[in-house]
Amino acid sequence: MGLLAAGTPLEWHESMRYNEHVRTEGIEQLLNVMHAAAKRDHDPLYWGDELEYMLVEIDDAQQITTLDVTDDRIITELNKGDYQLCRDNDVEIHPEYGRFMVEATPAGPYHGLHNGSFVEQNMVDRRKVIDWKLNQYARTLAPGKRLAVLTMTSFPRLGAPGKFLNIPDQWGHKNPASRSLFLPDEVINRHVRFPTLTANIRKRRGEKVCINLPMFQDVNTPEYDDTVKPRNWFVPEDLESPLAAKKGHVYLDAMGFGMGSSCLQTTYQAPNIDKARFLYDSLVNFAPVMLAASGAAPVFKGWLVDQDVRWNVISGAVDCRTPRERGVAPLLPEYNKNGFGGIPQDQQSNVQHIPKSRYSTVDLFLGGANSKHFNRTYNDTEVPINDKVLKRLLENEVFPFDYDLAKHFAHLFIRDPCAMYEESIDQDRMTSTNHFENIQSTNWQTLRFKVPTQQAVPSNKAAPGWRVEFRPLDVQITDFENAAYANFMFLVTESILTLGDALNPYLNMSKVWENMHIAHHRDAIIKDKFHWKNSFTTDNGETSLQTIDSIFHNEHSGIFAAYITPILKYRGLVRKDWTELKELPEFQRLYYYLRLISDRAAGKIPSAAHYLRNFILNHPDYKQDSRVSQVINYDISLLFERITNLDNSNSDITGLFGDEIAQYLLHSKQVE
Ligand code: GSH
Repeated sequence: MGLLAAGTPLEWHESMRYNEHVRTEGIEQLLNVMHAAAKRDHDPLYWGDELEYMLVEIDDAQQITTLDVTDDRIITELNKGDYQLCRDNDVEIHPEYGRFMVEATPAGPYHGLHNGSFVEQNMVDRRKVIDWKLNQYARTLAPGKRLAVLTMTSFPRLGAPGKFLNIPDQWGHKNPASRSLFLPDEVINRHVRFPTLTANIRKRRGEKVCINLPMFQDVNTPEYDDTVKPRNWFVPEDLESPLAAKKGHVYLDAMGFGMGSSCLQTTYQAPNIDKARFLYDSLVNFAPVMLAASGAAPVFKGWLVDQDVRWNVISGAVDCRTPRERGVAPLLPEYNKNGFGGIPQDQQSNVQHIPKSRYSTVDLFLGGANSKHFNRTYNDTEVPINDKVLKRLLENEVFPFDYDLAKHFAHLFIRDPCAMYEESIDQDRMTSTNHFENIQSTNWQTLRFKVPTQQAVPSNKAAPGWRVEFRPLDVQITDFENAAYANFMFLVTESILTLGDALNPYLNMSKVWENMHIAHHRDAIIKDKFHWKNSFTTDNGETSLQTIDSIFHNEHSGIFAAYITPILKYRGLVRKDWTELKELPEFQRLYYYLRLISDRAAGKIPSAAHYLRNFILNHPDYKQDSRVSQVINYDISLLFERITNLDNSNSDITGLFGDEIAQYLLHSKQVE
């Protein structure tokens, strides 16, 4: 997420009057972008990554770790007085949804692979810069307290009973933005965009958001999430919770549970629009597989859950669909008449069934006339579209779209804007993409087809071109792991762009949706099977059910054999197999990046989620009741600190990485 515009955000009942205006103008802006940038070509494979960090306060005296919601000023300061320091370190710092979160990216894009380690170096520098700044404020803390910067996908006790924020009285007042039973509004970024987004999603939906995660079952696990308590602050929201919470599940009711989770995203620029479409289509089925392969989130709201990833939490946390759009009865019909939520009366006749949240897996392959293998039957799921938008994109005097790309945007544009500024209602079609991006960037899917601006004419190489963002990955504990996943996806991307039509990535979209469900199973990385196809030999959508081990290691169709080794051969780095990298001193770190992913996929070493779950199950304070206590939460933060700093004093590095990688990491840390 970029830096934030200043302005007066409109509350839902005011902003909804402009919904149609934003969509109509957004589409005109898109047409002008296409007119300017459709013919761009030969853009280099620039790429980048985004990491989301959590700031925590560790109180060693009390053995409590809380989220730090008092030092968010560091984001502003790093963008003002310390800006040059960030530049010198090639680092850019951004706000994110959580007041305890910081997002950081390289200041400029990477180009190519080199030996991959510059990505990790940049990640190390990012963490150092944030840590240095944060610790300027640690001086004011009482003795025995510290601040730390961790890459945690979900903070274990966010929303659990007791203290989880570092403010004196987290429940001394009401929380009007989310109205959550569990999260005070202090979890939300102070910038007005975020509480407005939170409240507008709730108001449009006509109910609080609702997420039920299967509870991990242990011998003393209670039947219900017993943290759901009666309260009388907000009607009807407080009445909803007992009806919404399901037996055997952990119940969450606020945007902060989702958008307060962290991920690793990578973005790749393709040479031109056709190749960007092909890259997008080729990565569609990588998303669920890589989500499962990156699982790092086994705990939410103080409970062990029976899944390993954050994805469906965010999906539910920003689900602005009304009961009618979801095809269910409202929780409290007397307050949500006919299930139309906050949809204005004059727009209710246009309401359609919408099968998925605006944060969800990809809906459509982009195909295109120049796509050798695509045919429309692969797009076999229910995908509602905005007919007016489709018609305009197909029939216009600025840049008539082809049907498949038009349909993609016509689907994204079924959504209403969820945050709008009073000062930004009028925008120029020729120079601004503000309205377009309002809808585009709040369609949070596993991939984003990133559109340039009207300035991106073919000759203007300074403006970014056509890009694809890969968004499913849970963030990993160390910079080493995050660099490994980022470089791995870079190699896959370069391979796809190099192999081109030799690859046929298409399968039925319904199978990708199924894969996304499977990716949520606990230990899916070692226990489950996913739909996967041999992209080289099958020229139709035929797939087979395969384990992640086979998806990565099958000697013909596996990702290593079919994508990684070919691109390393093409680069002249290996002759037969990626493992030869180990013998090349300059590429040894790249070898260990790939080794990490290979060993996790083979089940030889644990995923981060598996490791964390085991740490909890074996903790002396764990009572076999699926609860993650304050002490366990504190010890998890110490565990994260040790792992982040590659401190093997408790054998965590060996436990998480296995002997071979651990020895390499510990040795390379010594010689640094
Ligand atoms: N933390 C999220 C995840 O784990 O998937 C991703 C970050 C995200 O989507 N952030 C929201 C956003 O709108 C903030 S509410 N980001 C800007 C964007 O996606 O363009």
